[in-house]
Amino acid sequence: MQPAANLNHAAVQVEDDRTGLTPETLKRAFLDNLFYIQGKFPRLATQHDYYMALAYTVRDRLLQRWISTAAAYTEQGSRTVAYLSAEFLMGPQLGHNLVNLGIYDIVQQAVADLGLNLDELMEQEAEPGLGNGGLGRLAACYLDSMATLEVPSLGYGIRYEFGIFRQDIRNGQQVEVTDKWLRLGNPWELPRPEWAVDVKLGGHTEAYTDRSGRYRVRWIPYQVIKGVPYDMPIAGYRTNTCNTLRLWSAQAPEAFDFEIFNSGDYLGAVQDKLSSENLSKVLYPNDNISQGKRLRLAQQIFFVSCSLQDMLRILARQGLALSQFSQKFVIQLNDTHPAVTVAELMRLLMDEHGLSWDAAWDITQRSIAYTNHTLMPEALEKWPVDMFGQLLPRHLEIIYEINHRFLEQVRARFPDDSDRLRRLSLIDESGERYVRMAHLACVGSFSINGVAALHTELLKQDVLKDFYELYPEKFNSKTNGVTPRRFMVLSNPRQTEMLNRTIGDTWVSRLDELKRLEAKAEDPSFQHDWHMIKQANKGDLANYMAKQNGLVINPESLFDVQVKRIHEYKRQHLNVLHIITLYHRLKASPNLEVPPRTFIFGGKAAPGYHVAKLMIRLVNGVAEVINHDPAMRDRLKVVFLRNFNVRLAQRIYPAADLSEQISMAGKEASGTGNMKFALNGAVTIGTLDGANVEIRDEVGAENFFLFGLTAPEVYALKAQGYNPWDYYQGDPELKQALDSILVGTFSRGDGEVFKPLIDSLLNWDPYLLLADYQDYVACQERVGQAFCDRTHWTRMSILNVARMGLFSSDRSIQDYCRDVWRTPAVPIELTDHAQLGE
Ligand code: GLS
Repeated sequence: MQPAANLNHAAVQVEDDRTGLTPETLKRAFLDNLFYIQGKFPRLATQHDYYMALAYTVRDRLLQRWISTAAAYTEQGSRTVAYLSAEFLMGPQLGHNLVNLGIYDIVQQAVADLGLNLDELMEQEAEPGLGNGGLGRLAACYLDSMATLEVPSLGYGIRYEFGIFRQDIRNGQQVEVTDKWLRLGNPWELPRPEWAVDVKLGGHTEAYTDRSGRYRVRWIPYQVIKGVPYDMPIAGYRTNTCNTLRLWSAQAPEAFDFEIFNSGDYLGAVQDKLSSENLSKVLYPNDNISQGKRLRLAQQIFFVSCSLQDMLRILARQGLALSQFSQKFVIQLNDTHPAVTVAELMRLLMDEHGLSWDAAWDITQRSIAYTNHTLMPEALEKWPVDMFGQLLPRHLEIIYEINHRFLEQVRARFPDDSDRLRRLSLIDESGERYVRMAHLACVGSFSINGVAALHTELLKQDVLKDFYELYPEKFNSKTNGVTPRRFMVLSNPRQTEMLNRTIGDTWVSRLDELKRLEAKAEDPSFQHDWHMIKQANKGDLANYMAKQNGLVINPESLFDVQVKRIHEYKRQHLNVLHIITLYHRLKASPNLEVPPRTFIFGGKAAPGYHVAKLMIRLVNGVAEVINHDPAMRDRLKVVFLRNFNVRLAQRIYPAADLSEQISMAGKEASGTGNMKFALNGAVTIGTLDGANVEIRDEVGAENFFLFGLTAPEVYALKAQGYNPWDYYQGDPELKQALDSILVGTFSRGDGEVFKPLIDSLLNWDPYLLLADYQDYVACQERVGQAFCDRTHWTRMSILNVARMGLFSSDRSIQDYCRDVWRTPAVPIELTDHAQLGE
């Protein structure tokens, strides 16, 4: 049966050049788009033109689903998840959409028939890098799973003109280059200027009495900014559902310009336009660090206000009353970046829609759920009260009132406990006064969750302990997950084909079915094929590294990989200490029996985070020495892959043997890279941190390389007084490794370069590298031995994949739907959109 006939079973025949899925229709549509959208004919067309023509061809197929989905949600008034996130790290769209539409192979063939190569066309796409790392990528995985599970959802965020910077490496150091991802146009978005809204900033408030004699407040802003929505289609995997990611772009409102224009201040008007547009200009390139910048707060209120106004518009259009807001929408706050939602929803409901405080508070609290994503103190957002009040005078008043009422309740529950009041207050008054955004989120929401079991426990015991004592019923845990569509099917076609051949292809949307692979783990011929697939994937990555880094890499060597943001708590420098130790050992004993290893790193450092940048420089310094040492040829290689992003991630995970998840216990909230590696057959070396704990429980302790202090041991060691110097003095190999860095071995003899890094380790070592070093190195020895036993290693690899079913983002979303959102699935029938008006 033709796929088109299958999908369009409705009475109306909608097979045409914009919806049809046969090779002939696809080719015709592609050429049509090349002529009529790109305005090119084959002799003039660039590869990018071809990419665009194909993207529009695919988009048309999405639009049919999109419109049917929107129509169904509108008719049924479906309960909808509003997923608010400052980051959506979507990654390239073309390949992923082909997978989800189930037309990858047909399109590959159609494109080949035209003499083109699909991989090359996909390379043309500028990746929408609107996020920093795990938090933003999680949001993207969740959109995919919501659409796949037919859960009505709207993602809301910011259409940054510049996403995360492109990372160049010059002289071993990170250089940031702006990411002009929109330069050649973005075929995956539809502007919706008719749904633009205004957002107010600055100014002051005035009290007044309305006609019925009620006390009201009006806000006279200093500035008004227009938010224009751009919609991106989010197709589910082999369902008809196509949800929306709505990203807001900032513009100056025309009316506002005109006033200044009429006063003759033309340049002033243009200036104002520019400053307004600055709001959505650039993504703050920090992960797990809050900088407290005014523009960042402005970005937050901007997208929050736009999104809430949009929800209120939808509510009204569907003929629903304000009192039905929390039935229609559940708002999920992806960390505290959108936490100002609590105050903004109160303001909109009271000041703009006339509700009383109590009615507005009831709706607010019933509608909002909050996910915490970090235990790092420096990531907990707080805004100086003065700055907050200048930008958001009305919101500050509302927060004071929320706080007043909240602290009254606390006082009633815990009389005479002023310490507790101080700790719980929405305002930090220990020094300069700050608004605490996590507290605002906790008070204003009905659900508070962590992103892995250990993380949620630590929230309860430590970071949010007082809130847990007050509202234990609000707390729940939702272990993160990742989408198998992008991180298996799209990125690892060889493994996917083998899985399909072995257990059928239903695992893609029911990842638990991978369990059925267990029966094959001992099968020698299966093991052989499995091994060959990994080798082929490693060969691909070796070719890429040859091109990028000019290195000859042996695909037989152990690919030992750490890719993630560069951060002290993630301890890339612990990995480096092991490499240096191994290097010293091999220099001292050339006959040492260890398997050849290729150490692969990738990741961006926040531009202002000097120590993290030094860590990159250290990796590259060590790489320079080892890769140029003839004695290390065929034994060790060190590679830093520049510009780690979603596209590069998809190349790397399938080729990894060993996944480095070595953060200090109690610091990584969950991790999601850990899951992507294991789903591609890498074995993990890791601490009992974040979701590593659950991964190890699932795959089995014997298939996981565990080392390091546990979270309670970390606390105990710190409480008892940790002295890194003792470890340095007590371990000759550790001392030798640190000394070699200090004397300039890896910085061309310059002993100053890495001094700040080493000084910090020797004097303070907040992430306990020195305490965990010995255990890590010993664990790495066991890894090396295990790798030499191919049968044993391959068995571990197979079992890792077989037992990772829990970590699908589909499972996470099902958990949220069941415990938090209470959103039933809404199956979509494809309709002939031309007839919807009848
Ligand atoms: C993060 C955490 O650091 C990760 O451990 C987590 O997996 C991710 C998604 O929950 O969120 N928090 C953060 O600020 N950046 C992250 O990647």
